[in-house]
Amino acid sequence: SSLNLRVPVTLPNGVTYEQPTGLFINGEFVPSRQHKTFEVINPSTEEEITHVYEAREDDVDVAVAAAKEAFDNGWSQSNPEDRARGLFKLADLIEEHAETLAGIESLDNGKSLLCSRADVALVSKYLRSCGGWADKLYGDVIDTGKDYFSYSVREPLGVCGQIIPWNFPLLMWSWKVGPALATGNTVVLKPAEATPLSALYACQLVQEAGIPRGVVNILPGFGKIVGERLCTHPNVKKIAFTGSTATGRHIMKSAADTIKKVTLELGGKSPNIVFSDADLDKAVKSIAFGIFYNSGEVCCAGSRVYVQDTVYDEVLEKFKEYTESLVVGDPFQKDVFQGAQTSQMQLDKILDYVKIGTNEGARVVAGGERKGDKGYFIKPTIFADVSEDMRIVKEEIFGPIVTVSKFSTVDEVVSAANDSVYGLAAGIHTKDVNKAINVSKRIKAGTIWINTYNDFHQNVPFGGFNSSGIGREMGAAALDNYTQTKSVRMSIDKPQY
Ligand code: TXE
Repeated sequence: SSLNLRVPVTLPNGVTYEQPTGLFINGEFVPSRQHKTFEVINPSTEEEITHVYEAREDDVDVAVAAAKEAFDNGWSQSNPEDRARGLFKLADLIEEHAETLAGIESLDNGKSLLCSRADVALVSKYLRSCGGWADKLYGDVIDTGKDYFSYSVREPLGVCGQIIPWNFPLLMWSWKVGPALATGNTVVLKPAEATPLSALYACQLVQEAGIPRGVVNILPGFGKIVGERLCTHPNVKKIAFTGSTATGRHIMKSAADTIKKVTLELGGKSPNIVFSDADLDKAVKSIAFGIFYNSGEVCCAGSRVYVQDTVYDEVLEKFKEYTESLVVGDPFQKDVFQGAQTSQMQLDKILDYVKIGTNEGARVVAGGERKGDKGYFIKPTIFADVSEDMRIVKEEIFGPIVTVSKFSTVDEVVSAANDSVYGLAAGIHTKDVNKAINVSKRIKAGTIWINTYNDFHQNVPFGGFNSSGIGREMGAAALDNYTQTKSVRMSIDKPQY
């Protein structure tokens, strides 16, 4: 194939930029060794944006070797202040290129510019925060008696394999690359095959930030080829994965033979509870944001709404009205809240669940169908009159589909909320502080949002209980994913003087 390593792309807002199409290995964009390419689709138009080079196993081996070289011969020994400076500079560059990056994300993923801009803002904040952690990696001095001096230090792991999904392509890139670099690791990252563009663009900024070559390597390609090779490669010391629970389970098994450290951020079916004493107008906006933000393609989406019986009808009516007011369509149009789903596969899966829900006897209160016939748009959909054993209540749909259930007591709603294999997040809407804290203690989930939802902060850890994953991202917790403890115990000779 004779694909150029940079192709001009015009964004629907008229901005033109140069899109890198190569694999990013050892500080350069290069064609894949087998010269295979794959197509990248604009989900809003179903048209091709460009092709990019497709990495295969041999490319993984080259990238891992480059990352290992960069680790062994510099980055792992680097001055923490230098790593911090690189990350601060990268965060600044992300800000400078924010509009282009947001445009790329909306083009490639289909999400509204409103969502893309919010993602990019979080990316720069998070990378800056990682820069701040770089020189704050403390060990312990351990008192083991007068004859010894014992202490521990935290050391980086080595080459980290990172595999990310298509719902937040750039944000997940930053959640993976940021803490790995802060702690002195090097990375080989595989973006999702549906959305490789923003990660490649960001690599130019990594270079410009002065981060040494080989520290960050990006391989667009497929899970079963590139992902699998990363999981089994003997020189990859860690796998960080965000994606489906099924793939996460498989990854853990693949990584077992080489005993890699594995962290997983997986699926969810998160409950979002509205108590009768909540500020109902605010709660309705919050539950809508909880499920329809990012076109519902959010691992922690509040996809099971529980409303207390005394306000059920009122909340459902307000929720329907608000949902129907959300503007769905071309992600580049002003006022559009919800753009396209990311792929044909997702569109089909979501529409299937609409059928499943209807056949199960649930009532469609809003939406329930595709919008238009070009582009993967789905009307935000509310199912009411659901029962807890329905598939639409149990299974992750990963789209703008929410179920609404009625409850009367706290015990009842806590038990329904916890009746899931997942445990990523939960929402509680109430004005009663005691109730909020009590219920938050009883819900088995990694994040509890009170009177808000899908509300992230770079210093608040995020991750799942149960089948929603292992490990926490962001904040100080993320540093644990990328460091190992070395203990040093020294015997002190009896003084001879
Ligand atoms: O996910 P996969 P898919 C859920 C969501 C969605 C469903 C299917 O419900 O509808 O999963 O999406 C890489 N070894 N989530 O099939 O397979 C793959 O290339 C190594 C929730 O896209 O998990 C991509 O980079 N890697 C979720 C990444 O894994 C492999 C986000 C995610 O793809 C691999 C995404 C393998 N054998 C989907 N197979 C969330 N919780 O955020 C695939 N991959």
